[in-house]
Amino acid sequence: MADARRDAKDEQLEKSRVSPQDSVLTTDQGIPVDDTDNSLTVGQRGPSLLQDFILREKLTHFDHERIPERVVHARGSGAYGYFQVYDDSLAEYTRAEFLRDSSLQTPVFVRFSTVAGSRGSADTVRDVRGFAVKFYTQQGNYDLVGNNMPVFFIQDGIKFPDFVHAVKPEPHNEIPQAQSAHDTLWDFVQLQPETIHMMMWVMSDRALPRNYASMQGFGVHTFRLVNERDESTFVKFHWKPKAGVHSMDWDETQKVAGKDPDFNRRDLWERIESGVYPEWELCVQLVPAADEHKFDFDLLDPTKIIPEEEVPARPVGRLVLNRNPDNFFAETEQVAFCLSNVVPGIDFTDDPLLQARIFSYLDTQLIRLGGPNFPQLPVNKPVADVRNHHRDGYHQTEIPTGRAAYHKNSISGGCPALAGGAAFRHYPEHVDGELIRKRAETFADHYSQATLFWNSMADWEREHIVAAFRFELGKVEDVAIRAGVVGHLNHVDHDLARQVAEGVGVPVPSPAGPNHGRRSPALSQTNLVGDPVPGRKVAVLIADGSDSGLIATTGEALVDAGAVVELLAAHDGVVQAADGGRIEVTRALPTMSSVLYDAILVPGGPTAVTNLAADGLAVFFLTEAFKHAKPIAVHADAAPLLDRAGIDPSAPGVIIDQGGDTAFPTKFLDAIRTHRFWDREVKHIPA
Ligand code: HDD
Repeated sequence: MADARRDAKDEQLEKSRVSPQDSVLTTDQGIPVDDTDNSLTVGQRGPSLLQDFILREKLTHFDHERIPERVVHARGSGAYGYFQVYDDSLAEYTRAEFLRDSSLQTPVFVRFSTVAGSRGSADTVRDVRGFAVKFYTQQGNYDLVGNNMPVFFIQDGIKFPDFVHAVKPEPHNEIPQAQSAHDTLWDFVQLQPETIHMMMWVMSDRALPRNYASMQGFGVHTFRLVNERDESTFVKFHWKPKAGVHSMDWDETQKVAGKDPDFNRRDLWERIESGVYPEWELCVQLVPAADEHKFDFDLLDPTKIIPEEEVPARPVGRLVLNRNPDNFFAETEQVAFCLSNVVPGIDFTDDPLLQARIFSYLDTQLIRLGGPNFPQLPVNKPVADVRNHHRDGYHQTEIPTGRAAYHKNSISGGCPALAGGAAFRHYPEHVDGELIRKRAETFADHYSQATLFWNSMADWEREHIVAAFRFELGKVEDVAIRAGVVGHLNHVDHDLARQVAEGVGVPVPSPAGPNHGRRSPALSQTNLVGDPVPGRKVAVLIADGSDSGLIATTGEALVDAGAVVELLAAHDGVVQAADGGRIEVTRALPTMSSVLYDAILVPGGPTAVTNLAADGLAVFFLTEAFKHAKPIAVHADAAPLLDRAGIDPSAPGVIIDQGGDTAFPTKFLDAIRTHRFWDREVKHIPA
């Protein structure tokens, strides 16, 4: 049977793949080499020779291995897959074939990233996540370069260098790495209140995604869809994950950053390798051109959302990631997203942030990838034909034939010919006005939507937001900056400002005005449910004397539902089951940690429970998982172990099998679907 993952892009990539299989070692010039371990010297202990081209080539190539990392979003992970619309319902709005024709499966490459950290920084830091999609359409490449949050820090791209300089490590000592909890970022925030809405998102659990597969994505800006009649409809793009939207606990993310800095990267890789393909639904919010001014915010302001209760997010298609790259550098590092990559039927708006981005991405690729031929790199190369009169430049890898490199020409029969009706046409927007360097008045309200976000959160989400502000501002040395930020929060919600002020030791300001009371339920993670079980990791704590029955029945149910089950014991190898059989250990407990798992199962067996209760690592494993609000399923025998771990057996998300409970696996799976029991009282747990 043909591999469904073979598509036009993969076939194109195949031509660039080079395998070491059945090959002999050569220089870059193809000259066979029989010794790559010893330099050419005069005698055994004599000097090395300049003529040793094998030594020189090896060192030179190595010396030139690095390219500049991305100035932001340096840390990332990518995968290939496809996108397909459900039907032709967008045909009346856009000329873009890949959005109109449900028979087309468009190959994609998607790169997820953090923003502030360097290429080698940890995955699980508090940060925005990039969600960049390159569609290799038959009409050329389209790049939708979004984030996992629907708004941005600033309204005008001219502020981007200021913002990035503020959030990155401070320039005098390059501290802190991949963290926003420092003076310069919060100084920027207090002086630039347009950041406040985005800071609410960044202080929420959205900044701590459990994995890329349970992250929402947003195009952020208002773009245009343009149809054959050159009519424009405003559009906001959303990616909604099939797994639902799920985050981690702040304490947990910090520990994971040490235990497994590649946590999100590994998860994406392993899902795809094991066939649990991450999947999202593309949804669009469409606003007719005539409604441009009907909102109480400006559609061109990227610090605003269109609440889904006002304009529904309409599902139109499906994105599936099903192929890992072969080489990280060649593909994930060299992929070059450009906002200027649009196809006929999709166009820009006058959003001043977007306009700056249209310039900046192409510009950055020129320095990052060393010249204008980066679109020829295999990962960037369109599957659509590329023909033009561009010539030369560093790293030209194609051989354009013929004599005429100009238009118009008669020598090449006028080719390449102008495209005619299929060409990209800019939306013929009518523009009229004086040149002015001033922010639009319609961009002035920085608080209402921050309040909307706060009002829409569940209690536990609010608690986490307050804790995050307290943590971040608590790390700010300049108390005046802390107070400045609290002053802005006071315009968002007085109670929020009060709680933060009390945590960071600044005066509680007097109320700035009433909270408008509006909510948008679509913003709360509580309402963004899906099926998170496939790909989730369950740890089974075992020891000599474990009852293999529960492992078999529950384990089977978990695996059937797509979960990954790992058996952890004090040592690798095997443990002796209660019935005398052998249970193979997946991983030794000392090499793992509860923070790397989503749920814990402890099978019965009195001896095993005694053994586990005597093992500090096993006890801590449970205590910590409980603190992080994870589902814990145990056989009734394990009561003493729960007791040692300080776990209340009647707490939500603690499931106990009294023996022979056939519904036990289902109850456990339901608990894993719940993801976390955030309402658990865990303040007294020291883990
Ligand atoms: Fe940006 C990278 C997303 C504003 C300039 N940005 C970059 C990436 C993502 C975003 C996902 C990584 C792409 C990849 O994986 O290679 N950026 C956004 C979003 C923004 C945004 C959603 C606001 C809506 N960015 C923004 C502005 C500017 C830039 C206003 C400059 C005026 N962004 C860049 C950049 C980067 C980049 C410097 C660094 C590496 C790259 O482009 O390829 O040009």
